[in-house]
Amino acid sequence: MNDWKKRGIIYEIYPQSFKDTNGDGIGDLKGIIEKLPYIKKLGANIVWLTPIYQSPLIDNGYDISDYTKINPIYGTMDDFNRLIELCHEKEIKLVMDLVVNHTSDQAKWFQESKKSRNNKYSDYYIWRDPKSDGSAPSNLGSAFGGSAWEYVKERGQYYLHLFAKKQPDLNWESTEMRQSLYDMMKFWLDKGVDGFRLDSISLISKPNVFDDVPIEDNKNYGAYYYGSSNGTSLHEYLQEMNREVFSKYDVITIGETPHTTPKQAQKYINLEKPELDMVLQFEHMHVDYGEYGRYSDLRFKLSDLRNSLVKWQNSLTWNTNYLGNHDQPRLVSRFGDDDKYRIESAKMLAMITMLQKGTPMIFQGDEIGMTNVAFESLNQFKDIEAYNTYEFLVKKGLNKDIALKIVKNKSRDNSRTPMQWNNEKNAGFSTANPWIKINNNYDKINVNETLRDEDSIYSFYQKLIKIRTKLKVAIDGDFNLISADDSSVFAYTRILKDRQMLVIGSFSNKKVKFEIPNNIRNKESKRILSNYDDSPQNLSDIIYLRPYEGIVFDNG
Ligand code: ISL
Ligand code: CA
Repeated sequence: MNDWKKRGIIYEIYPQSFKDTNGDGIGDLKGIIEKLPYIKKLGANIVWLTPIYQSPLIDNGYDISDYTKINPIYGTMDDFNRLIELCHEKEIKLVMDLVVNHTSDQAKWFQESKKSRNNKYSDYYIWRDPKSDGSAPSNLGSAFGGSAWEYVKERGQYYLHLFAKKQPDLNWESTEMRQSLYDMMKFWLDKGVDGFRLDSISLISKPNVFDDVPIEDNKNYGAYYYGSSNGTSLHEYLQEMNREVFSKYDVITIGETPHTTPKQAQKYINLEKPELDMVLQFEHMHVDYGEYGRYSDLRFKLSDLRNSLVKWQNSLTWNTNYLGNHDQPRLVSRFGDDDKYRIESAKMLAMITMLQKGTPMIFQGDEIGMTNVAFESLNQFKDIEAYNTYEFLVKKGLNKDIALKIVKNKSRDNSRTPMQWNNEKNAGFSTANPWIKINNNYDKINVNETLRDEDSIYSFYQKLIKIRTKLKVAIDGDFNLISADDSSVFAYTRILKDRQMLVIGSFSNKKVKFEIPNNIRNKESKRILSNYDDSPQNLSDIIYLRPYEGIVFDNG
């Protein structure tokens, strides 16, 4: 992988919640332009924009209705061109989020496809005849609830949608469809876009969606990914995409790969048969799943989180590292303590994540320690998944208050509330009422406040990013877990020849004793970073860690 990719620190922007400049309550491209110096100052060097294409926004833009147009709520193509130019001036790469597993039902391709069985676009989507009793072709459920099949009268057939009804799945078996996608990709790359985050890419090949599949997570339908993840032709398609598109440009490609094992993941990044640069895996996001899958009222165990992360560190030559994004609750609320130890735990979690081997991803707001939101009622939620889940839980017989509590804890809206820039009206996000409610804690947690404080979470991120981009051991060093059985501490080394970086993070809210294993008691090691200013400067045999204390030692 190229040097710039290896040094990449990805900052994910959720445009509608980043910064509004024209007073309509929705973040926009000009807002991103305005805040580029903020991102530069943080140290991130790759920006990933979640989808900004033309879209009816039933899934906040992951339902694209025109691949080559910018959604006017975000601005114009001129604004976008300007954004690319300014990013490049600042040596920031710009990565677009591209959804090629499905489109919006409003896309021209689908509008045509549903008309008849023999027009140019008929095969662009996945159509099947009903069973003899008229019911859906299989028991497959959609990721957002309900059946994955929807009947269309005009064709007398069902179409497949792994996500919402208004997100029909594209048919990758069609050569013409694939060519249309490649042309579209080149359109953006020719503009100077530096790569793509390819949404739900593990799901594009679907030989098995026509059979009944097992039902999981107490649902009414078969799990959507059984019939669709890592299907037989997947790697053939990705190799073709690489040949036809990516190999012709200097770009970074990140595949979002739900329901993929480490062994399956290796294929995506196999240099002998090039496909993508890295994958975005989910296994560690499942450590607090329970009876109702993600929407279960459980707290994770450190051993589960650590086992999963370590498994991936050991299986792949390179990985993406993250604890939160626009599909997940806020990381400090979920894995740390968003109350008494918010600052300490946010820093420790950043440290543990960013110094693993691979490309770190920061989701907007995590660098100032934004927390889950305190919504009081269902109608404050915006995410389609939150509504579908609430309805499903209530139908299952759960008490309404409990159902709401569960949705609150895990809703994707937790991370989608507006960026908190200052303590003025609407947190400095917009002069108008924002499209989604702002977190009440913006008077204390905001960028202005942060930039005034030398010890802020933000400044800790800056220091981490310096380490991660400048120290060779942080980039290329091997990853080795230590003290695999410790119930409160996650610790590992990164080793490159005789250089050793030791990373120790406590997940406990109490004081804990941590013994440094014999083989890594390197006497030259000095502390290079900590979230407590009086942590030990030198590596001793035993360290007493305070709540959420995190320390990095380095012998260089
Ligand atoms: O968030 C999830 C579960 O609640 C995941 O299953 C998620 O839906 C899956 O990882 C795919 O996510 C991506 O595609 C979705 C979109 O809604 C997400 O925002 C996006 O990240 C459909 O396009
Ligand atoms: Ca706006």
